Amino acid sequence: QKSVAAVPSPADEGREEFRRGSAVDALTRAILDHLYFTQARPLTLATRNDWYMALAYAVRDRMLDDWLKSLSHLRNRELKIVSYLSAEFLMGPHLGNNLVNLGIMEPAREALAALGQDLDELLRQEEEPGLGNGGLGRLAACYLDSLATLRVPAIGYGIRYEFGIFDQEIRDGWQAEKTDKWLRLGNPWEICRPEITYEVKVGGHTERFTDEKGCVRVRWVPNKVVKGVAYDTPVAGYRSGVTDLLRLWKSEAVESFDFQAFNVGDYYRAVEAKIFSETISKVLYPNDEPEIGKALRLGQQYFFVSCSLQDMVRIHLLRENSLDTFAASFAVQLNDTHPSIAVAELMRLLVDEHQFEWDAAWQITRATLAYTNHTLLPEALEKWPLPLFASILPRHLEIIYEINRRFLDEVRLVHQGDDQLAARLSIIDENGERYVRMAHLASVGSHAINGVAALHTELLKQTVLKDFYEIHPELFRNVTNGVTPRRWMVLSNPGLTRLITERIGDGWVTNPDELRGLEPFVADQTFQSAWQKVKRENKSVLAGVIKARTGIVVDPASLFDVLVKRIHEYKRQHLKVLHIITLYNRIKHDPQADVTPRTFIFGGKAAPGYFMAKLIIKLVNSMGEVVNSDPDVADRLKVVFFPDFNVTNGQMVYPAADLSEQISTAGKEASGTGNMKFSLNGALTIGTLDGANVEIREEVGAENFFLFGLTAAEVSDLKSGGYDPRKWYGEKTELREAIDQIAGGLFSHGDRGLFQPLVEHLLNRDDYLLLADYQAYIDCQDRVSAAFRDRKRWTEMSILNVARMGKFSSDRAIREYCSDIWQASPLPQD
Ligand code: GPQ
Repeated sequence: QKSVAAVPSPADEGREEFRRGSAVDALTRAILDHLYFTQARPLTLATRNDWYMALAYAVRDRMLDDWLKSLSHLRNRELKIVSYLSAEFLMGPHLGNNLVNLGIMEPAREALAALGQDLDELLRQEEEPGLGNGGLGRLAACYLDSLATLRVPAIGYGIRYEFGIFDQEIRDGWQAEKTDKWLRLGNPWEICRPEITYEVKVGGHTERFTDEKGCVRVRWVPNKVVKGVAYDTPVAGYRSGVTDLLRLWKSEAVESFDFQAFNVGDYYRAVEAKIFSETISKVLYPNDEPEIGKALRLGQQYFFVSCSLQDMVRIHLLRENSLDTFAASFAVQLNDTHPSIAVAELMRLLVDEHQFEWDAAWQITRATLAYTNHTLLPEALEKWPLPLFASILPRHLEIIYEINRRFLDEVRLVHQGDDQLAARLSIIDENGERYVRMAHLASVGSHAINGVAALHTELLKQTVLKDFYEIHPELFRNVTNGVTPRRWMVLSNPGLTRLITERIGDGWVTNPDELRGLEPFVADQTFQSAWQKVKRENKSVLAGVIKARTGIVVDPASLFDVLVKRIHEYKRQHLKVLHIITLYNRIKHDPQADVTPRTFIFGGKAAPGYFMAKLIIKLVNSMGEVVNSDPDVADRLKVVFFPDFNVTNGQMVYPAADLSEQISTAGKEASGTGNMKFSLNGALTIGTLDGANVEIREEVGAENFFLFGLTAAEVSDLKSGGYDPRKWYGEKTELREAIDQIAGGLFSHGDRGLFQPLVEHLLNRDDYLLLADYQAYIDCQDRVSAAFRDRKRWTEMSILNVARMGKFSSDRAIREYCSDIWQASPLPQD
């Protein structure tokens, strides 16, 4: 820290003066100021976290001008605001992304160097806000980046979970969950707004009364009231001059409500009410997809939706004096059904609180809301048991009954005589135990319904929402997902970013169709070597991290074969295991066998209550131990389970991959977005015709994509014909050998019981058709191995993948939402 003396002290200079100085000097000054005034630390005692915090505050300060400008646009009635309602925002670490988007990465590096600090170390200091499970939450984050980059006024509304997705540790090969205390060291990116709060009612009953005009109205008498407090995080666009807003709600106790209990001396009841209030935003539910009827989860959904809609109403009333034009102020997108209670809540606000007539309120509600579906898995479609729903949201249930009555009357009128149709479309599931079907509520209350990839949207229309599609085809759209090239390329793959930019300039960062400009260099020797060098360096970096975290030594020259995503049977991590065992057996049968050296990298979390997913993690690790330590393998195969896969780790993994595994059973993965991140970073894909794989293959060309497996139609034919996995088991020798070894205890120190549930499932049910797809997968992997040996050809394919990925930028997706669904426009350049 010798160079510190060269920096003028905070007292010497006025603000104006350092503004005029260079960006580096100003940053240096600002960091020192924050260390002193915000962290209250003398230089000699500053910890790494102090430095990180000081830098973060200095960066946040630089976002304020644009942010305050954007906040003032909220009052401009000419501007429609996109309101993205999502129970999850998986933002990833903010610092690096903000440095990229503000264009001050290098000045920050220099400023820190002058202070004797290393920027990369401080970047690693940030604990990422893990406020999401996987793809759905990460998509919301990419979309905020694109909205701000495209200068569209937008607010992301969600929940400020005190504990995000658990941290994963691997102990004895098993997943262990640890609470994610991400707020422990403070969060410099958020600003608490104690004056922006709303009350949210819970439980109780409803009453009818006659108002002063003689109209019969409904009053909701809750048995609890909680308060939501706004926490704001700025989201800077990429050099766009616009900073949008992420507004997350924290639940707190309402003083007045507590005081009532205090006054009658019921201290403990008051404390209980406080605990309940604070519980609502306490923890993110770690289930990715399969739903469970947890009251607290419904409470969370209603809590954040109610706060958000009340906030929009307040903002709208700053612009206009009537809510008639609400839909001109806000386009509200429902990120899956988690926020779909918004349909009933907006109706309640308009009808009960703002005295609207039903029809007028309904027209506004539908004009405002739109719904994105993210899954076809029937077990993942949210439905709430009626008694549970009634006990938490009695008024909303009445409103839903009325919405449903009117909707079904219309259906019966148009489709006379088809009683089954009405039962199938009903918001209330009446087959046995009664449920509220949230996807039906969202569909009825929205003016647009979209899937997240072309195939997914088609299947939605044919299956889950078939009846809705038949009565209202005009509501359906496809918007294929996208990812932001800022985080997933510029920030995470600086080497490739530099190489590409040297050749074609940097326009591709906001206009990735310009990546096509790389095609002329595909066969260029120098370019190819530079390309290979970047990949090799990224692999070396990852190899170092793998060594540090798992102790496993991997060879950066081997093929990095990567499968990272949530662990789920439909994603078929265990199909990958069967492939590895097959290669292992080939070596065992012939130790001299010519196998392409590979490093298999797995990563992903399993829902803590999902037994089979956790067993798959154990299997990967157990199998890996055997393979990694077998002298016959002689390091040609290495299996790694990279613990705690999250955004931060993803930023190291995607750029280092040679092969991207996208092997879900066709028809099960709605889109996938990891598939896009890999390909954008020059990995080749081995995949099924599922989700967005279909479109990726179309874009990059069939010859640059390793396709295998049954199609969605073949899957459903096979299943309806009575699928028998044992037939495949009987016919395929290598497959049988692998399964027998798992069952026989080869990977469990002789314990035949450990993996039995998995084996039984595969042999007796095999819901995800691993056995049917096995041979095609193995054959395709053999083609991959051969292709990897032709380095020149592989490099060409890699370059072409990157060059043709433009479509999968989240900017393209957001433009489609803006024009097809939201009718929202960018702010004019100022
Ligand atoms: N997805 Cl319904 C989630 O991550 N969580 C969910 O609860 C649901 C869907 C994913 C989906 O599985 C992926 O195929 C998509 O790419 C992703 O949403 C974003 O659309």
